[in-house]
Amino acid sequence: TSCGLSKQINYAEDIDPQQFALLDEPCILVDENDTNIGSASKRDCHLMQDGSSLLHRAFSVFLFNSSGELLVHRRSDAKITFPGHYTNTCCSHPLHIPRETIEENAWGIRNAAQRRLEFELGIPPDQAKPEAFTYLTRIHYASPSDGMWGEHEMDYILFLKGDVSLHPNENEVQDVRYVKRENFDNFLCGLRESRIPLTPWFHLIAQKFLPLWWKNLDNLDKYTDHHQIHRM
Ligand code: DMA
Ligand code: MN
Repeated sequence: TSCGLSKQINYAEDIDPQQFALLDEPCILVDENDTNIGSASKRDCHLMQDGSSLLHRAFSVFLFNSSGELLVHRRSDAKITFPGHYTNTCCSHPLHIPRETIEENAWGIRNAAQRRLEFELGIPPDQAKPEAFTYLTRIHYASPSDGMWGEHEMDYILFLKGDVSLHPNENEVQDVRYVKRENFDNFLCGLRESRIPLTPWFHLIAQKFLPLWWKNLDNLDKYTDHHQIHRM
């Protein structure tokens, strides 16, 4: 038939069932100033309409062990957006639920980060307590994934330092590794040679911000900026 539903059913056939179920999660819609303006499903937030998708709140965690190495991972092939791409420790969205919409001191984002570090990487919640994250700044960016899906986010950058235990969720993650700061360029080079792409937000942050922040891991207060939103 040619009704609207047939299009939905067609794309559902190709999507991993666990990832498909997560498309019903309620994300937080925001305006350009990061004011919460309501809720929309993860599906509606990531479907491209007329070349863009709905602006919603997100976070990116960068976790460093006590030797200062960054934990990175390769997304599973089951992910709907950017499958098989290499990326930072953990990225996701705070949900439109009371404990994840708290604005003060970004507690909502911190709670969401703790939840997702456990879900994606099996990091026990007591090794990623909300108060342990350093909230650095926000980045507003957009990037298509393929013809149908894309990102348009207000991305909170969180740093976390500590030695954690890992038990990656295979539906989310296909490879994890720690990278030393002095080996980071080599690591990126190796990915390029193997034709493994980087997620656009990781690429952007790795180019613009990461070198300075990584060099100053013990001095991050100097770099926190909760007022300016970086538009990329
Ligand atoms: C979304 O990440 C968040 C950013 C910063 C791009 P994601 O696609 O990994 O979200 P989820 O893990 O919830 O699918
Ligand atoms: Mn998103």
